[in-house]
Formats: sequence, structure tokens, C-alpha cells
Amino acid sequence: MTANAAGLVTATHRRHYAVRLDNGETVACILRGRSLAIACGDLVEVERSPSNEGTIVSVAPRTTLFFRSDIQRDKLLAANVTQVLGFVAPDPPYDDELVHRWIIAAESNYCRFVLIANKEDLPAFALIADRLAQFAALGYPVVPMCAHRDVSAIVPFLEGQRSVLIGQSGMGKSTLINTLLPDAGARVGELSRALQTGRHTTTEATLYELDDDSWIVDSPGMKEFGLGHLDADAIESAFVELRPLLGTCRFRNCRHDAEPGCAVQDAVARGVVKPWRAALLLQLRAESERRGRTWT
Ligand SMILES: Nc1nc2c(ncn2[C@@H]2O[C@H](COP(=O)(O)OP(=O)(O)O)[C@@H](O)[C@H]2O)c(=O)[nH]1
Ligand SMILES: [Mg+2]
Ligand SMILES: [Zn+2]
Repeated sequence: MTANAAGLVTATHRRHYAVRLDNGETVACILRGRSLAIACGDLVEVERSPSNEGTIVSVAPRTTLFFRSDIQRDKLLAANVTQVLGFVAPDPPYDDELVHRWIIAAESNYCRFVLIANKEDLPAFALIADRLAQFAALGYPVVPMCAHRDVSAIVPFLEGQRSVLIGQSGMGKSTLINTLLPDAGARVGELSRALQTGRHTTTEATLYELDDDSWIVDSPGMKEFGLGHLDADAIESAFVELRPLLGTCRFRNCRHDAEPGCAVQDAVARGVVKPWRAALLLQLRAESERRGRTWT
């Protein structure tokens, strides 16, 4: 009879998990029951088995839960993060709306958002300057870098933070991890072996520990980022520039669409709020309503 052990989830692949136990050992685990959902960054309780593998039997309450909800299902990306690092580059092309969606997801979890603008070395980098500036104008740090050469610009942002990297594939997320942590490649191999996913299978998400109180999760690339799980209040208050306006519309239940006396649309007309941000607000509300949320 062995006592259960506590640990941190450091890799996920389908319903297989690597857990770094408090004694430093990493064990491959499965989940007990179908009702639990687990992500990198989760603190879990593991029941050891004689084969030296484990079963995750419970998850500690999370401070934050970063996930996207697509039409098919909700997808957990990371738990207990304090910071979301959005990742873009001039090539392959990226979608600004996606970046705005990451920001909404970060804000609704009370996480800091930082935008990494990678592949600064490419001539096309100059062409995205205006697009990057719109995020800086909202108050989010934009950090240009060349991930395979010098990642020092991001280091001060990582200290003391539990971060998740998010971006479309091909932007350079894994390159950043490899430059930051030279033994990262070996670690991925070790985790893949632990998860028995085979040599050519990469994990869905991997957590890298930087020091005692900071880590970083490399999540798989994604083209969609559904936010249908958020309700009206969560969406509205996730738009930083709208916060001072909330509650000042003529109608208490204003949808910020075409109602008279709408403070949001007034601010758009005055040029204080960007029209695409107001449009995204309406679009996110429509998504949320399709999920059956009631807006009041
Ligand atoms: N020119 C340039 N290429 C980069 C840079 N960072 C990454 N790459 C390349 O971009 C491609 C995708 O990188 P990867 O790290 O796999 O992207 P991920 O899908 O976001 O993990 C690879 O061919 C990298 O060598 C950079 O700063 N400049
Ligand atoms: Mg990658
Ligand atoms: Zn309004």
C-alpha cells in the first residue's frame, strides 16, 4: 500500500499525461474516470501502480484555466497560468482577429498578455509594424525577436510567471523554447518516451520548468480560437478600452449594436474605440448566444 503522490502535469497526449512528482520523478499517467479534464500546469494527485505508472485521481482547484471552445468541443490548453504569450511572425501569414481572441481569453482569466513578434530578421517584418502597433496602442507589450538567434528580450517577461505560448504553427514557438532551454529537445524525447507515444509523435502540449516559480507551456499551433464559453460580462470586461464605458450606455441591457445612446458606438464614432474591436465584441456575443448563453 503506497500513499498517493502530488505532482505537476508536464505533458499531455490524447488521454496520456506526464506528471513530475514532488520527488522529482516523472511518471506516465492515465486518468481515472471520464469526467476529469487535465491540462499542462495542473497540480494533481497520482496513485502509483506496481508497473511504475500512475493514475491521476484528482486535480487541485485551478487559479486560471486557459481554453478555447470550438464547435466540436472545449480544448484545455493550460492550467494555472499567469501570462499568455501570443506569438506572431510575418511568415507564414497570421490573423489579427486570432490575436484579439487570445487577448480576450487572457483578460477573462486575469492573465497578463504579451505579444511576441518573431522573425524580426525577415525583410517582411517591416510590413507588419502597423498591425503590431494596434496591440501596443491597447497597452499590450509587443516584443520583437529573432527566436533562433537571440531571445533575451523576452526573458524579463518570463521571470516569476507561469506562461503559455500560443500561436499558429510555423511562427517559431518551438524555436524560442529551444533557444531558451538548450536541453529542451532532450526533454521532449524523454516525455514522448514516458508517454509511449512513439518516436515520431510529439506531445500535444509540453511544460518546461524555468525555475522554482516559473514555467512555460508550448501549446500546439491552432487556426481557430472559439470563445463561446464566455458570458456577456466576461466578454465585455475583457476589452480593456471598454471598461471605463461599461454601464454608461442609455439602456442598462444595451447590446452595443445600434441602440440610441450606446457609449461603445459613440466612442467608435469619436475614434476612441477601433471599429474592429466593437465588431469583435458583437461577434463574440453572437458566438456566446449560439452556445445558449443568456445575455441580460
Ligand atoms: N527567419 C526566421 N525563421 C525562424 C525564426 N524563428 C523560427 N524560424 C523558423 O520558422 C519555422 C517554424 O518554427 P517552429 O519553431 O517549428 O514554429 P512553431 O510551429 O511555432 O513551433 C522553422 O523553420 C524555424 O527555423 C526567426 O526568428 N527568423
Ligand atoms: Mg512547435
Ligand atoms: Zn451600448
